[in-house]
Amino acid sequence: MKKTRFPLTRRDFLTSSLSIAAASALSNALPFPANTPAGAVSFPKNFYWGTATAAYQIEGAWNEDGKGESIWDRFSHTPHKIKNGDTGDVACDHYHRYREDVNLVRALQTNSYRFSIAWTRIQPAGSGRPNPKGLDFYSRLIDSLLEANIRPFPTLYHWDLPQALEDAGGWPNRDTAQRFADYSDIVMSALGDRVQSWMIFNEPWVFTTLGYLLGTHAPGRTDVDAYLRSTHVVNLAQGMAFRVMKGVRPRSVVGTAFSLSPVQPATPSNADKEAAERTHRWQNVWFLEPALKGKYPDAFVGVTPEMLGVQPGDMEKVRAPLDFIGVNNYFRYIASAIRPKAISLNPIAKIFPVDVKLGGDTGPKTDMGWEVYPRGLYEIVMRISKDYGRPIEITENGCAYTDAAGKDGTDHDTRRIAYYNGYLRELARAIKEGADVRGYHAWSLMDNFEWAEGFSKRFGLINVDFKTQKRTMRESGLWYAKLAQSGTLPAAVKKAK
Ligand code: IFM
Repeated sequence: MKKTRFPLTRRDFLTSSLSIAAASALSNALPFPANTPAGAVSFPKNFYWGTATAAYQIEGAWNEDGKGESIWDRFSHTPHKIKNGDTGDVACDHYHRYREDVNLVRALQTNSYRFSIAWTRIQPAGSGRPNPKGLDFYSRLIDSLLEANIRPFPTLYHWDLPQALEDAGGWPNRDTAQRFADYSDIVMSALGDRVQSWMIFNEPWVFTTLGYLLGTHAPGRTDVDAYLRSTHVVNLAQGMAFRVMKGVRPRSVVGTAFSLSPVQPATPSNADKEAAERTHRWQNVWFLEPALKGKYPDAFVGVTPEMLGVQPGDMEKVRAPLDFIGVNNYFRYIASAIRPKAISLNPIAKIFPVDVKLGGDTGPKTDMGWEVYPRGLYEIVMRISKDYGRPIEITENGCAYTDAAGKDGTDHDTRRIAYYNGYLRELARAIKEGADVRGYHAWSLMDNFEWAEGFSKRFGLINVDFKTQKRTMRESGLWYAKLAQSGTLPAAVKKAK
């Protein structure tokens, strides 16, 4: 068996070394379902069709117009952290080309565009007076979207903490929650007159776990104690920002985009079923349950409120009755109870005695190595809808594939079309069965900086040539535009290979 290293890469942690499930047992336990709707499928009227991006992944201009250094600037400038030494210094140069990009959003016939705001453009060091040039950039972007009848749908924080705040302790430091609440006040006061719907965080589980526990993302720390505290401070920040935003704009619609994946037991044993539920409580709802229910789910063994840094009154502060739940879904998890022998291999097995494998072995894999599992979107939407009864926005779903351009210059990315076709059919099924889903955002509008993977993974409906910055619509983009315009998937089903 492959040896487990620490720190682990994201893929190591989630795909192989900590997993003990045998592939054959899995395929017996998890037959691929055949009940995906195959005929023409119509989505609700007034449905939002969108695409999603994030500031660090597309903007570039990393040190222009007064922008401060973020943890991702620092991390990507550190040798060996990012594949091929890539950085987001220029990325898609969106900071200078946003008008062209809004035209592409329009060409896709979409009526919603999810983007994020770089905290360091607004407050270069994470506190103090706002930088007018930073606010002005987002103000211009928002105006361009509104002129094109596209809903601006911003996220306040998509992983780019000001480096100055990391130097002061980062997310494990309680003070960061207050800094974040101040930042949310500035942004809402400046832009809330034109933006109604907001996300506070993007994937809080991912940026805390990869940033403070696994060390594969910025700021690259591997400290279990700091990690546990960071999760509580993020929950505090979520509750505090929610109240600040509602205070400034009571009619605003505020949610968070969570990384949410259905978790299946590797075998029908009670131990594996319990392992799957434990995984759901940590990886899916650790940042949702405090907001909506004012409590932490029972995910860890032996982790006390003191270890999380919980102080009297905090469990009221973490509450945030989110107006919607953002679902980012890419894959499923397979969980099995950890074997006693594996405890010494897994640095957190004492507090989390589960082996988690990312994806099963039934579907094809994308370039990320992620299994294509369309039914997972149905499963997680139904579970979240049943457990929390809130409106849902699909805030991310998509796939990385590289295809050479055909003779006509277009990427005929049939695998990407098949992916979207499959997931959207499963989403339609969830809606039909009662889930209140308001919108869907494809990740991503265009190829961009895929974090530790640099530019090696292409998620875009639009191809970007990073040497020339030329954007070219893929066949999937044309396909998505038709869907966004008609709101209907035609009857012919292309099956993912
Ligand atoms: O690129 C990321 C995005 O920033 C957050 N969600 C997952 C995407 C693909 O890995």
